[in-house]
Amino acid sequence: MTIVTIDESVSAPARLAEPDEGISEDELRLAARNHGMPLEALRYDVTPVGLHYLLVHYDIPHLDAGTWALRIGGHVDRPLTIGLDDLRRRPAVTHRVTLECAGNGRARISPRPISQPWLDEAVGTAEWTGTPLRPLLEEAGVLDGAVEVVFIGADHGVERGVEQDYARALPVDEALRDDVLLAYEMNGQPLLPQHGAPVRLLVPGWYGMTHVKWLIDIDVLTEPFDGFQNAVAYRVKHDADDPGEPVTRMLPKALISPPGFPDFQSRVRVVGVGSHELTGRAWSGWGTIVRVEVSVDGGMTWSDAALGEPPGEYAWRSWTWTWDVDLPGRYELRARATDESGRVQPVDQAWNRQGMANNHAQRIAVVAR
Ligand SMILES: Nc1nc2c(c(=O)[nH]1)N[C@H]1C(S)=C(S)[C@@H](COP(=O)(O)O)O[C@H]1N2
Ligand SMILES: [Mo]
Repeated sequence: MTIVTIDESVSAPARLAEPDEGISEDELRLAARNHGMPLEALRYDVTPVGLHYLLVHYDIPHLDAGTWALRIGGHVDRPLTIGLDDLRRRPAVTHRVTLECAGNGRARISPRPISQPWLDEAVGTAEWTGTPLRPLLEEAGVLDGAVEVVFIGADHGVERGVEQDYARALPVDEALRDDVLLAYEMNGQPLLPQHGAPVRLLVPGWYGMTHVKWLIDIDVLTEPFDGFQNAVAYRVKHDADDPGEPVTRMLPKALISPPGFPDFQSRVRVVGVGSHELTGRAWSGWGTIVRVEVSVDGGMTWSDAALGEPPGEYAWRSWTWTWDVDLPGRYELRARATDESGRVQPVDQAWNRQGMANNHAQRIAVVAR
């Protein structure tokens, strides 16, 4: 991969917002391109395609499905190239998978890292159909000494001065997991352009950046990949010089489907005094959700929600809790999840320099009358 450095008049360096700085035009432009899932869509087990969140670093490339081909090479015995028809003739698997952007929640941390300014909504669950990657890697014959596999998309851009194709690597043992797919359908229809047509990678349990869209190249490496998205971007850093820790699987998180009806501008919710069935979803990349707790007083007191049926290994779990609103007034709803690995969602976020893997509890302002 050629890496060209482009100067700061074109490509902004990483920065934190000033203490009182509102959302900048750069952030607004990103937010207008990359949309979240409207939170009322938490009602669906499987998010309708158009309601699924979207994140595209550069431009959506146009790939012709008829001539598209995927190359598998690098440290393998028999490099291979495969077209879409051949991929579709291979054994097909469908997994229901919750995807969340690693930057979800970034706009709520302070100081705010300037980037895609997500609040809570960069999540969605789809049924992804594709063929398992592992048998293809076995056909290519991964050689001894392989340590990582890099997945390269057809999209190209510049990010913090570094010109690049979007590329993300996985350790070999993760790439060889049986659940990793080369996916060509989302909810039973061919991938739409914005979701990676014709083929994307799917690695259930990992944060969004892992699921490389517009996939055209897979390279087996004998050294850890030093590309931007692994070495610089998707890391939990405490200051600008900290090499940081890689972002991997999704941390546990619960979201509440906002009750009542919203004010157009503030999106404060209005509910009546009486009984309300609160519902929501919770997920983790580290195992099944085993507990969801709800607070209606901003996190001072918590109650256990009832969990829905376990939805399979990779998808969010539904929950419900009855809220008896006795008095008119202002309330703040929050929820937090615990997974079977024992990871508990924090109420308040531990800040990190790039705003990655933020799983602080949502806040929903409600007025009861
Ligand atoms: N080639 C490519 N793949 C990509 C991206 C990208 O910009 N280019 N964005 C990643 C990020 S950061 C996320 S969160 C998910 C979003 O997937 P979706 O838009 O289908 O929801 O795609 C990932 N795959
Ligand atoms: Mo993302």
